[in-house]
Amino acid sequence: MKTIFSGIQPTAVFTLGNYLGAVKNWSEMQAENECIYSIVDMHAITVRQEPAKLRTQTMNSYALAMACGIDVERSILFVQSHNKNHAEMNWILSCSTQFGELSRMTQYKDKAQKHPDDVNAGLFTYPVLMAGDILLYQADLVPIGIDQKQHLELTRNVAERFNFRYGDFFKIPEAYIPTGGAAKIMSLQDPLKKMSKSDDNPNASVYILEPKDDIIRKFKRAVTDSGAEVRFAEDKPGVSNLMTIYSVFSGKTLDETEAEFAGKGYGDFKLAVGETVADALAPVRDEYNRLAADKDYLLSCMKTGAERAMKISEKTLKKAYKKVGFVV
Ligand code: AQP
Repeated sequence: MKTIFSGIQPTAVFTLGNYLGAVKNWSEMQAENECIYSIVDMHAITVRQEPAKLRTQTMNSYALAMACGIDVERSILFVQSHNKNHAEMNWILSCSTQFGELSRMTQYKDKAQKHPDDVNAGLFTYPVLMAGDILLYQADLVPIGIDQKQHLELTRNVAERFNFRYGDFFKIPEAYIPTGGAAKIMSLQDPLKKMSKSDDNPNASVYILEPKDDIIRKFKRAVTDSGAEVRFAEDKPGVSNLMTIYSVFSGKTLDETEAEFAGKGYGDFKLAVGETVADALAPVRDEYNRLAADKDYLLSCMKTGAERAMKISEKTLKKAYKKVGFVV
């Protein structure tokens, strides 16, 4: 049995990218592994959030993770700020992380450019907090989309540096990245850019709780290219992205998808993608509505999740304190 850790920011309802790149795999990995998942609200505040909205969104994200199949009896699902060990580990690891390596992080560069009025220190040290999230649980595997690969590599480097300085201690985690296009679902409006929760263009991202009609409308409007052929190719990024999405939800291969739409236009194809996605997500929406209505139940699950997470992480933190020479 392997230990799995992963997190998601409660910055908005999860997109199709978050779902296919990460959360769907979280759910599938539960059968054979020890899984620990977190709603990482501490990461979310590296970009300015409206407090009341963040609070609501954290509750909603927790319910949504459950609706996507996270079983809170079998796995641990907790809110990051409910476990103070993450903040403490962040400090220890900050002292084993180099300024230069953080400066190379592309997410930092992108977000600093997007929010030039708030290039805060937390945005810069985000990957250290993430390293702590993973290393606190001595995780073997971290299911992520391809955009987080660089941060995972930094986690490995920091862990190796710590182990070199203080003696073998942290397990070096491996990334678990879905094969094929699901590792990076692209924006429906700009297929060269990844689909993102916080995209300013509401037509760029499909949020997994959207009503069926809205999902279909967004796919109908998706940017493709001037041709008419449904074919997976580098020079057809828009169509290829839609084919990836269709094939994951329909269970058909890319070849089967090409054959299914041979001789048909983009219109038929986009409608089929929209309908397939909306229908596949309907049970998630229903389950979310049921869970979100029961705040007391969600709060009690959060509390239990945090206690379980704290118990495991406390041991690692204590040992790390000893390793660096703190009196414990
Ligand atoms: N487009 C994507 N395709 C595949 N995987 C994706 N992920 C994100 N976008 C895609 C994966 O989802 C997990 C959770 O992401 P996150 O909440 O930690 O933040 P993020 O990577 O910054 O995702 P967003 O949607 O772009 O959020 P905002 O807009 O708030 O910054 C991660 O495993 C990520 O790889």
